[in-house]
Amino acid sequence: MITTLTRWLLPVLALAACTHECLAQAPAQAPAQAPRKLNVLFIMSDDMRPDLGCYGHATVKSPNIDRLAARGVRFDRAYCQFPLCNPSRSSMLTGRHPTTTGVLNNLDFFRDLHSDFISLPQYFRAMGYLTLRVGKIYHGSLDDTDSWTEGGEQRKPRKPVDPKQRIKNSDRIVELKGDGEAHGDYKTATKTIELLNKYKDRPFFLACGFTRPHSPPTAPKKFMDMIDPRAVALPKNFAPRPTVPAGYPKGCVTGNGDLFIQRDASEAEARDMIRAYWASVSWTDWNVGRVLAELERLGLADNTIVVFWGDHGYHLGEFGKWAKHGSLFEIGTRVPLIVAAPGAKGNGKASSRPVQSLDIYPTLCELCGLDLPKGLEGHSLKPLLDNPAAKWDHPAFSVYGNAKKVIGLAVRTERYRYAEYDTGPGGAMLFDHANDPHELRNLADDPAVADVRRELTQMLRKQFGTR
Ligand SMILES: [Ca+2]
Repeated sequence: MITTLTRWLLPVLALAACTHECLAQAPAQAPAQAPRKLNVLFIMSDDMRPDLGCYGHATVKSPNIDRLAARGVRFDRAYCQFPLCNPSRSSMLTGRHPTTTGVLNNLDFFRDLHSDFISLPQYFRAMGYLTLRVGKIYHGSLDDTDSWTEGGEQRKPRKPVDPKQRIKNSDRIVELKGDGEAHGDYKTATKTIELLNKYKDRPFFLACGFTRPHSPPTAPKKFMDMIDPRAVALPKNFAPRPTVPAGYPKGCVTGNGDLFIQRDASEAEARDMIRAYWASVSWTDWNVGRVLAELERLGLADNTIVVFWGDHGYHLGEFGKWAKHGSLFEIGTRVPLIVAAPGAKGNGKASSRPVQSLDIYPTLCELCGLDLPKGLEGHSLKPLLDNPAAKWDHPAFSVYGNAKKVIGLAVRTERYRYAEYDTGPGGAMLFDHANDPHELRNLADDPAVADVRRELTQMLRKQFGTR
């Protein structure tokens, strides 16, 4: 056991700029007068686009995440690096772009490709934290098992999802009994609460991953009943099936992989499905609330950094798409991101700077006083946590690919979104978010913004090279 652990920690110690000094701060040996380490509570939701009250959504009730946003910094332009679970999570948890991890699907395990990468929980464990995992953090059974002090799951080989099963589930809405006690997400909150109680006196990095509102949309009846489906407005670019608008790149809208896979969505069914998704968001918020209430009850809120994050965006009928995979649109890549760091001067405010999921890793390191391990490709958000309007020269990048090949590249600045397919020959799309928040007008070939396109193309070349 000791040998295994030592072997595990050696690459961390070799790669991390901070070694013995940080380890000397390990909790068991820390003198009483040493400043107390900040804890980390990292809450994740699966497939949650920012349809939340704190993000200005008119219908969805999310009082608990709203309260967290009110005491932290809400990032209004936060983007995933790949619109699919495993590539997005592998990128965020290693702090590297998917083009670096090489993880472009839901089957590959980052450590099989890069045994030397130091994952976020692995680093915190090496730096003396208890690292605790509950629920979906890595994708499916691809857990980075040894990164966790507690909760790591034995890794099993991934099998592709049976397409027949996927189709069978594709139009399903799941109504739960009671408060949803029988569902895994309820149990995830309960287990997280148990771990908070168990380890409240030790520095911890606790990751709590909910699996909803991922399909099938799931919630107790009372959350479904909160929304009248007739009051649900369909998106401006609603279509009954995946539809590439005229003048858009052919590859910009791929098939449905989650809902309405093999048939058209009628408007009434679409409203009902959107209602169920929003109910699932509200139920997730309710479970988040259970965890945050316990954090406060235990007196841990003042020395715990709380992050709330979604792994990618989601189409609810925009361009006829009911899924996320393949979408380099705003709706496919934008995620909720809230960071509540004790004492941050920007708490209670929102930032409109474009930020990336892979910025979370260096942010948590800096907030916890840990030197950055080598190889991270994001930027600490600490300057924005202290001043949400601080100067910020970093755009956000996303890619999408299939199996082993990158197919599309996207860059988001504060104003524009630009995406290329097959890096140019497959076409491009350019949207001006100052005038077109729903991405209804592709300006890629508009001479009036040729200079903007040139600049955005250069950003993609600088980031990804000539592919
Ligand atoms: Ca996901």
